[in-house]
Amino acid sequence: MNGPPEPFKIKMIEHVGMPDQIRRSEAIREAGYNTFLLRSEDVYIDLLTDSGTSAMSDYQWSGLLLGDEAYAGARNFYNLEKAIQDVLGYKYIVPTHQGRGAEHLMYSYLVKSGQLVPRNMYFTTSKLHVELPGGKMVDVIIDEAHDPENLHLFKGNIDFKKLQAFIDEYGVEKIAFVNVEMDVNMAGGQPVSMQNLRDLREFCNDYNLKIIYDATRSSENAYFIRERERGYENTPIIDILREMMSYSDGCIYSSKKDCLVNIGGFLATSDKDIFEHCRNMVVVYEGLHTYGGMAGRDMEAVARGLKESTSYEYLKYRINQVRYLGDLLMKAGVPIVKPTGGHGVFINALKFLPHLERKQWPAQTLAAAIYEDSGVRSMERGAVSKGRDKETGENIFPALELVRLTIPRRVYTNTHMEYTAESVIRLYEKRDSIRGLKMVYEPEYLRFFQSRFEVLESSKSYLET
Ligand code: PM9
Repeated sequence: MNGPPEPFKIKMIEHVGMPDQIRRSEAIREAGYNTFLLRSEDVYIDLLTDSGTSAMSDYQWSGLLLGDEAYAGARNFYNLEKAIQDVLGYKYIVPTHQGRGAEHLMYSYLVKSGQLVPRNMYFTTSKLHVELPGGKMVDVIIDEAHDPENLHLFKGNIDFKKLQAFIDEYGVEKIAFVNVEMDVNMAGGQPVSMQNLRDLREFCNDYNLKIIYDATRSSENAYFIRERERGYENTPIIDILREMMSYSDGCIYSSKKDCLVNIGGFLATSDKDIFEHCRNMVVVYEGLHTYGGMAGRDMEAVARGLKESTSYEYLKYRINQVRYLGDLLMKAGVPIVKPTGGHGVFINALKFLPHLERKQWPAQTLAAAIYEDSGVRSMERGAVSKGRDKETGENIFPALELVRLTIPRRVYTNTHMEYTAESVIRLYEKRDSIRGLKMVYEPEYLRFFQSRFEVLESSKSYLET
């Protein structure tokens, strides 16, 4: 068997279409070779993101009917508050419409112009919300994270030498806070170890520095701690989560991932100052502090989903399904980020398409090619996502130029994984025929969402036949 069987059965299905080859070629051209600009109805298997794409349980759906849509003080807010207190252990919460709403409130309060925010690799929206108040995100992840072949089990760990170097060079007052992402997205869904979190707390105590987590995928990180870190083999996931959070001063959280819902976010903290400020500002940007942009029913679904995300059986199934896809690709020699991460399989586009220059956007090209081949939608996670240097305006070309096959939670079967793998392997076998792209439109912020491309050479398709 390819991992444990699903700890659920299917009660409702959604029909999906399969556009033919002619429509797929047309659709990706119309989308400017950007998979974000495809219409969902043109997609067969949607591995664009694990964000907001989960299948909710009957327990969550039934909670929607219990939505209290009062403007103020809905009972679902108190259920959400209690769920976060129970699962994560923080005292105060502020709901937001999704993760970036929480980033906006938290980071605009903590970052002063000219300050640095060291983090274990950047995330797109997080970096932007540090930059908007005049800050700069700097990378302090261990070197192993930048090497797709390296098999380190906790590639999300902070490198204390890098952190110390920033403190020594700029002075501790220049550091706004230390930001730690769980199950680091841009590194391939790679976890942080409990030991690293514990050590970071001690380190930051010496400098009186705050630690804020991006806890978006913390349940999946907790599963890896249980699976890989000595001493946690039999620890309930909820206890691991509470210990992880106890080493921080607060977190932002996009509920659209581990909480198994379609919309929502929050920030949580036990720090009264952070809480009071964010609770005040939420009414300016999101909505009253007892809904923060979410409907009562959505808060109920988050509360229930957060609890469900602590099930060991569920997480074991989830992580193993992702691993199954990774194993299929590795067996065929397709270069991917190793070890396979928590929420998706990340293809190393630099190794897949070595004949393309960085300026020909290999990951963007490969994501478009996969769609055209099979109707599977993936996402670029490389230089287009990274954007330009704020000071010089030049493109930044990160070591990782990846295509993310992101697996929505509880949505697809292993046969869907096999179909996906077959497409990627087919392309790998004819990789030399794949032509690059040129960028023809670029918006100012978060360009990967809306930028447009054209095929570089005059072949009909960039998949030469
Ligand atoms: N992540 C993802 O697909 C959705 C938007 S970017 C394509 O991976 C982290 C670690 C995230 C994240 C979103 C956010 C923002 C914050 N931190 O999308 O605003 O992975 O809910 O969360 C996406 P929201």
